[in-house]
Amino acid sequence: MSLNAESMSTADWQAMDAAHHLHPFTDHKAMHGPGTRVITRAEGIYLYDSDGVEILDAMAGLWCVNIGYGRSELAEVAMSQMQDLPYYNTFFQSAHPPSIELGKLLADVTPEGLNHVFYCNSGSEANDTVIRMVRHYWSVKDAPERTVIISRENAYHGSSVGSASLGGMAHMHRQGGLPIPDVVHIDQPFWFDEGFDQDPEEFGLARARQLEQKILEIGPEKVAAFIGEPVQGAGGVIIPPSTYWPEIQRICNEYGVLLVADEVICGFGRTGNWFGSETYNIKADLMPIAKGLSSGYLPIGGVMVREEIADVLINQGGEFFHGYTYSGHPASCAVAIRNVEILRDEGIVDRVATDTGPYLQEKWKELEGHPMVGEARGIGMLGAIELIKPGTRNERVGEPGVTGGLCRDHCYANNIVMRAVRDSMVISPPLIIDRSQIDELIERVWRCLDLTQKDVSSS
Ligand code: PXG
Repeated sequence: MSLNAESMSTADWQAMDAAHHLHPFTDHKAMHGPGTRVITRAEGIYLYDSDGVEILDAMAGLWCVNIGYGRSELAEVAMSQMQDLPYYNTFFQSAHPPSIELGKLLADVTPEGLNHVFYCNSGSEANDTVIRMVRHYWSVKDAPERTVIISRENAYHGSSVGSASLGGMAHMHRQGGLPIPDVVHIDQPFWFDEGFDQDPEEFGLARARQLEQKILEIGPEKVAAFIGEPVQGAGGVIIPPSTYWPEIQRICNEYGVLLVADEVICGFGRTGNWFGSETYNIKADLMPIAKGLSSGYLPIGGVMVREEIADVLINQGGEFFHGYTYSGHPASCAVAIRNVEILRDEGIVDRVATDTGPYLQEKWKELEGHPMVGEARGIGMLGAIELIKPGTRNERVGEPGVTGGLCRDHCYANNIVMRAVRDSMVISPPLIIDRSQIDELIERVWRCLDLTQKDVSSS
């Protein structure tokens, strides 16, 4: 770093940040009052800010630091790769060892049949790749009219023009003229908010059957693909009822619609299996990946492609005019290889499945004993609690998002990072969190709920 960091106070950092930095998903006027929290280092599940305060990161960054912070092996492989070959592209008949080796490793760890990878640098790029790839695929298959992609309300698939169109976030669509043509949305399987008076399994089935209705309304010959996150992450850790995915799978099979499982959050152990597709028994045709692929140590994403589809693209497709300067960047690939090896060889995913995941879920469920909590749900290393008016079953307090905002502010003040999604509080801690750290996490959440309850009852 060229600045002398030692001589910078927190206030200096904040002033310089406010002067020059436009942040993602940020209301700058609101943020610059209190100032940004400047994070200077991290270790395990803890962040440290420029005042030296320790913060429990229950979000693993942005759902991505699966192996936890501070694994110097990743820095070492990046350095060594950058010394050997800092950059070369993978266009025009070129490749390099890290891009080749990672492709093989991904074919090994992803579900059977997904043996090809198209590299990108983020989840957004992976989903833009999905849009172009599925439409290209159908056009090669002599079905160019299959262009429509069906997604869900409140889905999150990224922030680029294409991926945000796939997403079902109305506030994002309102900015920048989205969605692009031929992307349509059906309702999400969010039982607590949208199906509370129904049997959850019936509700799951009904929501899945909206896909069939939509396909029939559009005409199956026009539908290219359905895309869904196995568990919606940014939408609020929405765990689908067990009837949902089998019915989606049946419908996709019946109408020959490609099934895209967006594994950007669920992938690499988050749900207690390597992929959310395994947890929900989804046979995906395409699988966007990012985040946990490198545990966020360097940017990298990709799309895993099923054998039959890759075969058409390779043998009949000719040139696919798509790719990014940094597709398969050598340093990112080297870091991803080491990261996947750590997840595998240290049994981190297995531990989430058999030990820490069930422990977290048991403790998380106990939060339902708090008067502010209407539901505590989760799977693997994901969790959400629904904030409600004490004494009711599912009534919210005030305008949507107000209670969530209050609770998030208490988390901030109490040095734990949780995300507020409207009035759901969500967690996605590093997969290496241990039992005593889970106890600490729950204790802090409980404290923040008490403080939120005080605010709510005094307002
Ligand atoms: N798909 C899914 C399922 C995601 O969660 C993306 C694609 C896009 O990935 P990139 O790498 O382009 O950001 C994501 C990203 C939040 C939050 O606040 C969630 C994401 C990103 C930023 C913030 O919950 N998810």
